[in-house]
Amino acid sequence: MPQKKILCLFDVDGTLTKPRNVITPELYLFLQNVVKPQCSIALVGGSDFKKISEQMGGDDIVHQFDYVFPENGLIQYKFGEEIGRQSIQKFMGEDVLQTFINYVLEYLSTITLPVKRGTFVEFRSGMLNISPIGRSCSQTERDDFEKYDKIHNIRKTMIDNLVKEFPDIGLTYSIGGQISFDVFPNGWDKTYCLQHLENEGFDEIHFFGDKTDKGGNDYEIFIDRRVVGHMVINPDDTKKQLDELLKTL
Ligand code: M1P
Repeated sequence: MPQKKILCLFDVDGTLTKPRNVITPELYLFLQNVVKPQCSIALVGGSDFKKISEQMGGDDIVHQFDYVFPENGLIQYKFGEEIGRQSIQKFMGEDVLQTFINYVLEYLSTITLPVKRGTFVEFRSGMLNISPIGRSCSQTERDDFEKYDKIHNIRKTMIDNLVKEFPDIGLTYSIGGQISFDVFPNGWDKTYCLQHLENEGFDEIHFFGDKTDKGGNDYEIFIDRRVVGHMVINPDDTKKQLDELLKTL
């Protein structure tokens, strides 16, 4: 058993699973049977609890992982219990929130894409998720939008426009997935979850993420001095880097 008290904290999409896919049984069993006996394990994702639990094999993740932090940790579970949640409406106030949402819908009504579907604004506890194509698109439409966006910068252009239109309302915009971007108050990125780990007695917190470049939604936590950051390229790479880490303990 390692002498130090270590926490391995994982991003979900692209790190433990292929984007929007389910974790492989091999990686799941490796985390539970090999990593967990040696380290505490935790999840932090941009998605809401429902999506994270679908990707990670069901609601029981709150018992399989010591800590689960959906929505960047704006909701917190520790040893199977919810211990807190933040709300974006409390932070922004209804007037500003509605002005912002109305503007987003107006903006989206002016752009034409190869296909458009439904659910353009998803309201979550601690963030808004905005999708120009609409979250109800199919997997093929999702993959196609991602390629189209790489060429036409639909999300980046929209974010630049929102920053100009709302310079003073303290919001951060983050592209973490294929079809959408997240909007949340400044500082409510993945580093938000770290305050809930500060007094838990860990000697080291190792964070594993795939979007660690500037502008990616793992960037802020990856460079945070409270963690040792591991940049991974996919779930296989996460397993490889974990294997190496475990050898050093
Ligand atoms: O976890 C990364 C992102 O996953 C989803 O993005 P998309 O649907 O665009 O692929 C969303 O849940 C997003 O909030 C999250 O950051």
